[in-house]
Amino acid sequence: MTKDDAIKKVRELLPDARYEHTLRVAETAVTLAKQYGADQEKAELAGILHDIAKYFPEDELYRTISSHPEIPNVFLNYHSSIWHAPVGAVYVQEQLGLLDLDIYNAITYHTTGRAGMSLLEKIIFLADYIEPGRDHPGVEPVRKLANKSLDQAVSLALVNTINYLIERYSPVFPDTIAAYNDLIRTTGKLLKQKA
Ligand code: DGI
Ligand code: FE
Ligand code: FE
Repeated sequence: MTKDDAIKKVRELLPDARYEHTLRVAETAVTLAKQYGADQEKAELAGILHDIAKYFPEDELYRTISSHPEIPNVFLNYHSSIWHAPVGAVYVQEQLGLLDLDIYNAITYHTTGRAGMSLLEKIIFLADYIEPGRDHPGVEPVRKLANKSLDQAVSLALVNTINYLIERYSPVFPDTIAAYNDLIRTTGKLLKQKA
């Protein structure tokens, strides 16, 4: 699977705005990969493909998760807005034949994060959060931190996301809390000093 094949596929499956988001995530991911010593080609491919299942119908997302034992079933107990992540990873593997575990995991966990995230998982999670088209509250401090510390930037993005969900009385996926707990042990003190 080349970059051009990947772009062609997401172009078919995504509306314009989402397609453009995808290209910005890929570009941001390559920048972060350079900065933090990750595989730039994998970062670019994972960035291009990360939201490939975003517009699959909800019943199809549900069926794919139900029928794939490799996708943790617990996804189905949480909001459907997180389902496109694991389903996208399976689609990339089964339908596009891209058999790369690093990319698979980066797509699966791009929305929720998880404890023990790999370098590529952190990069895709963060690129999705800070790409230049994003304007959610609190994104600017995360962008600034991304130039200095990958773990601190991911931690702050997790804090913002968890706060956002809690403010709306929404459930928080357990892996998101686990990602926060995992990273905050090393980043918490420094983030507190900066706050
Ligand atoms: O697909 P994108 O819009 O580019 O970004 P995303 O995959 O991060 O967003 C999916 C949505 O999922 C986002 O609006 C927040 C929402 N969400 C719902 N429950 C959870 C959640 N996000 C996380 N991290 N954890 C949750 O439990
Ligand atoms: Fe997404
Ligand atoms: Fe995205």
